[in-house]
Amino acid sequence: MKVFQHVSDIGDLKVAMQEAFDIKQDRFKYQTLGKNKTALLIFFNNSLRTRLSTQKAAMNLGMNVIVLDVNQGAWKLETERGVVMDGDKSEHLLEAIPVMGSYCDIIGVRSFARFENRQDDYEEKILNQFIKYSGRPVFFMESATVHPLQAFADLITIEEYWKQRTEETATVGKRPKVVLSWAPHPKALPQAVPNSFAEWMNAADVDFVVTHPEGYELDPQFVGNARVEYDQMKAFEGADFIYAKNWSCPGVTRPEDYGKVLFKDMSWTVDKRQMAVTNNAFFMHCLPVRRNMIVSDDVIESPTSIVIPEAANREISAQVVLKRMLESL
Ligand code: AN0
Ligand code: CP
Repeated sequence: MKVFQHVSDIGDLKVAMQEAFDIKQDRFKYQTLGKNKTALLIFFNNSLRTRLSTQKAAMNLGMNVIVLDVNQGAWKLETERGVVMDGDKSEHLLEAIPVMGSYCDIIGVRSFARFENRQDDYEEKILNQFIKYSGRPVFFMESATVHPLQAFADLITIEEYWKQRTEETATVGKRPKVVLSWAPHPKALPQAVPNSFAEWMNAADVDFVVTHPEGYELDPQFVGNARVEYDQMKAFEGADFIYAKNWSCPGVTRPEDYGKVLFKDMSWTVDKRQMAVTNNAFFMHCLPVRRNMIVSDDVIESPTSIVIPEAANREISAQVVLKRMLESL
């Protein structure tokens, strides 16, 4: 695997899931695969889970890891070609990328949406330059439009908990109803997490429903023909998994609204009221989460909240991806 961006990059999803469960059984099974190989993790934005879980995954595979926080100690990077660099940016991405590539075998990049221009974000201008100029396999650690390591870990988590639940209730073989719900947040957040979650759920064997206020429609390239329900309570009826997430306006119908916060309606905060109409649903969120904006204390602390095992599975999804990339070097 040379690029990890979309669900299609992982190939047969059933095979990938089996590989994930095998690795979870014995995460040190491939500890010689990465000997003398170096992963470089580049962060243009903050991170707790991605930073730690990806380092851990690389170490499980016997790799060396270098982490660079571009905004803390590196030169400020210009990203646009043709700019007269007389401002505060000392180096151009076009030199920095091949230089970084020369010190490693595999590159992971985190670079969030900038919300300056919808087209630039949705064309993945930054990540595509890494793919083009680094000469290395590149995996996305949340880009302007996708967060595939998260969605892969989410699917692993859903399969694990659904297997357990259907065995307990003697309903093995039933498809789970999975609901992606928008929830309020004070700041403008990217669409990367919901985009990837929708893309992966559409590829998985689940009954997938998305609920959000009108005007927050996700890009069709990710959400496809998934069922959209504007009434949150209706969407939650009979759900087996609730996946809460805020996103700012994707600007699909009105490009001028891209990245804006058009709604802060607190009635969308996931609380006991909505969870009561579900099928005793598991609660998920990628974290970091703002309590009592996205979800109430009661719901995130409830026995069906699986946000911690969900985050723990980030180590597993990252390890499958790194293993695949090591195998293709
Ligand atoms: C980011 C986002 O919503 O995309 C990262 C989530 C993994 N969240 C924040 O910036 C709070
Ligand atoms: N879920 C996630 O990617 O978390 P971080 O932003 O902490 O890496």
